[in-house]
Amino acid sequence: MTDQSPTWPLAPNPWEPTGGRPAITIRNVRAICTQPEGIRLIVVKIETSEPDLYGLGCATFTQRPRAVVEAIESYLKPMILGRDPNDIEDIYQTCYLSSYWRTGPIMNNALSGVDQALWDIKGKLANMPVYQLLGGKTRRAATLYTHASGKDVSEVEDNVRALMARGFTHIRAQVAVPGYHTYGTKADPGLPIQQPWNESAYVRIVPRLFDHLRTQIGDELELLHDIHERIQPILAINLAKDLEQFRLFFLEDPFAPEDIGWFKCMREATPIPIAMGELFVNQTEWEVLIKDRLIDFIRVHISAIGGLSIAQKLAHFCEFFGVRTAWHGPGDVSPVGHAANLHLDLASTNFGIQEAHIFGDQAREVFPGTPEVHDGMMWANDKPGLGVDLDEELAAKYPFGDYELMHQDFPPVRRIDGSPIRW
Ligand code: GCO
Ligand code: MG
Repeated sequence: MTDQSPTWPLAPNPWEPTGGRPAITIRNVRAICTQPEGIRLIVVKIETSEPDLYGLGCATFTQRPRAVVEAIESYLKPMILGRDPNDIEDIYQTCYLSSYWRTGPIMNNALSGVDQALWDIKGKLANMPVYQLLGGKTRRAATLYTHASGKDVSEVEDNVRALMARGFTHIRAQVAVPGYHTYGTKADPGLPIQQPWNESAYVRIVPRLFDHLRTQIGDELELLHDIHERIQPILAINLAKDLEQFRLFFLEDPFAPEDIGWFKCMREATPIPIAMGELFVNQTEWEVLIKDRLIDFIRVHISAIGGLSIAQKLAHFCEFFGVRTAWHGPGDVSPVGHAANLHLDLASTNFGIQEAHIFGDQAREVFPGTPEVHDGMMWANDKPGLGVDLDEELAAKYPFGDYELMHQDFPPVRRIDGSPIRW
């Protein structure tokens, strides 16, 4: 660990009188990479001049991790060394504006790592969990949804029943389209690396899945589905109309961010609840959808929009328009990032649902304090800050794999004629 304190003040607070030094300063910023479950995670650790006072923040952009690490170490770190970690908003704005060209998943994730780590530090300084700093608890825990999939409708049903038996009340269901690589289902090992996809077959099979689930399981279970922006906009509208009768809790990502102009047509065609936004990176993408009440759930990936500071502003903005939150919570959000989601869930009046990723023992050992999941809910542990730690020695035992093989995680998906489509 390099102690950076001799370089102080690299970036003094503009309001400190000349020669003045804040009581506490940022003395080191590090990007830590680990993949305890085989999914690349990045966590920023900010160390301060107070012995043992540090913060952790999620900066995970699993598809481009090296770019995020570089952004943190080469650009954000020199800007914030020597500053008072208390000044979250000013540090956020300073970093955000400093590149002139703003936003994007690389810079936003880097910024999020810093921002969340500063919230963690502030919580520790105040001796309070972060949800207290965000306004205090308005619910006991965050209701979760988790994922069931299968090679056919009866396998999905079995998996749904198993999750219900564990206490889940909200379940996202995805079924494989035979012969094609289908988002949200186990990859078929028989399929080639150039994954084939057929959107007509997909829109035929999905209504059959929900018909089966409603007939076999009944009305009480809340069901969700993720289109993952994989089909033509007009097919998504038709699919939404077909699914209307099955009363979904929400239908996710019917369109790509490039196609937000289609949301008005969707609203006019069907009252199905819509969740959108895991690929959003800036306010121009979500503003119109919220103010025109074209979506029901905002589903951004908090680190991809820049962290907790902006996510809290977004949650408040949504509250005024009756839009609920459903922060993105897959395996490529670190346990620190899941804790950030959870603290905001607990403090938001307009919380809707939280996507769960159930971390296994290895990840829980690397990240002591990972939020507990039981009774279909996620529970905060009430420690000061975000409540999640990082065992660096253990984290180092799970280094990133070979970067050249990265395309194997996200291989090209192609139509049957060979043309590429969105993932
Ligand atoms: C979800 C998402 C994820 C993404 C993943 C990409 O709804 O949870 O669609 O599964 O595909 O985060 O890295
Ligand atoms: Mg999704």
